[in-house]
Parts: sequence; structure tokens; C-alpha cells
Amino acid sequence: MKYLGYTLLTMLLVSCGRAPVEARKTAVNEGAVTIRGEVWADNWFQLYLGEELVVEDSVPITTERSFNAESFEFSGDYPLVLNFVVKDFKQNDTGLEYIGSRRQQIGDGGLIAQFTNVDTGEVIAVTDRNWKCFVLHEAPLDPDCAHERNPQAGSGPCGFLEREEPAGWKAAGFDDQSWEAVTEFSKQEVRPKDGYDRIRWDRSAKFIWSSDLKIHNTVICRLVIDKP
Ligand SMILES: [Ca+2]
Ligand SMILES: [Ca+2]
Repeated sequence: MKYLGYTLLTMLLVSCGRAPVEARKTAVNEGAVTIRGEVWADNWFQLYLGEELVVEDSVPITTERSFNAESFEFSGDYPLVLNFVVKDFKQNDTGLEYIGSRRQQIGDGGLIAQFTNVDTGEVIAVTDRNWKCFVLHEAPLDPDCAHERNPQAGSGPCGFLEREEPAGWKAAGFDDQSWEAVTEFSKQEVRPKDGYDRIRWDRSAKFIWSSDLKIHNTVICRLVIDKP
């Protein structure tokens, strides 16, 4: 009976979208510091510790409305090099979504993350203005593209820009001086959806992106934490 009660409570919490996200263990577990990572991305992310993939968003980027939080544990050694690849959903290189429907539009992105030392409870890092980002995909280059009846990537207002990942960008010593300092965005600007409320965010964790939440579709972001 007690078990049934807990089950019902859990179901209720899940249906409200507020049940905490259970941390999954990752295969990155050789380091001295055990870290819980919590991430909410609009729409998709990969996190690397240095060159090593720690976790990939469990909902594929091909999913039109993919809003979910991820919680996971990994371990590493200082300097900790946190590298994100983040993608806002786009249907194709026009950068648009819901193409051909009444809702055809330029979608927007957003990323918030926090990293906690599992043993001490201390917050090791949060997304904030200390991160650096570099834009890999930009579209549409003219927002009028969203009003095209038959938007074609690379033509008219629907131009796009695609850049290669800079060689060696995941390394601790990579020179990111030419990268943009990130922009912090308010909750009202990002309007986080499903999953966001299932994480207890530290007050210092901010929504970040490169300078344009809408036009910048694929962004890489990095932070190096030298010591505890
Ligand atoms: Ca989006
Ligand atoms: Ca976009």
C-alpha cells in the first residue's frame, strides 16, 4: 500500500513535469573528481570533457519539439575542459521550422547547465558570461526568409553560413581569444519548456548562447576550469 502510494506520488510528480531528473552514470569515470552535470538545451546538445564525449541529449535533434533536461554523473581531473556542441532545431539550412505551415518561423535556442562536485555538493561551474562560444551555423541571413512561400536554402533571403569546427577546439590549451564572449539571456527571453522545472538550478546558472538566439543555430561553447 505504501509502495502504491509512492508510485502514485511519483506518477503525479511526473505528470506535473516536476519530478527530479535521475542522474545517469556515464562511461567517463576515470578521474579524481566526481561531477554531476545538469543541462537543459533548446534543442539538443553534446557535452565533451576534453575530447571525450560525456553525454549526448537523449532526444535526437531531428525531433521538432525536443525539450528535456539531462542529469548525469562523470568524473575528471583538473584542468576540467567542458566543451558543448549545441543545436537549435532547424528543418533544413534555411534555419526555419514548421516550413509550409502557418507556424513557419525562425526557431530559437538556449542553454543552461550546472556542474556540481558530488562529494562536497559544491558548484564547480555554471553557464554564465565566463564561457566562450563560436557559431557553426547561421540562418536565415535575412529574417524575411520566414515569410517566403517556398523558402529555399541559399537563395533570396534564405542565405546561410556554415563554418567548420576549428581544429583542436576541445583541447585545454586552445586559444579561444577570438571567440565571442557568450551572451546571458533571461528566462523570459528563452522561455524554457519541458524539463527545465525538473532541475533545481543554482541562482548563478544563466541561460547562454552566442549573440543571436534565433539566427545562430549550431554553436560550440567551452570553459576551462583550472583548479578547484
Ligand atoms: Ca528551438
Ligand atoms: Ca534558429
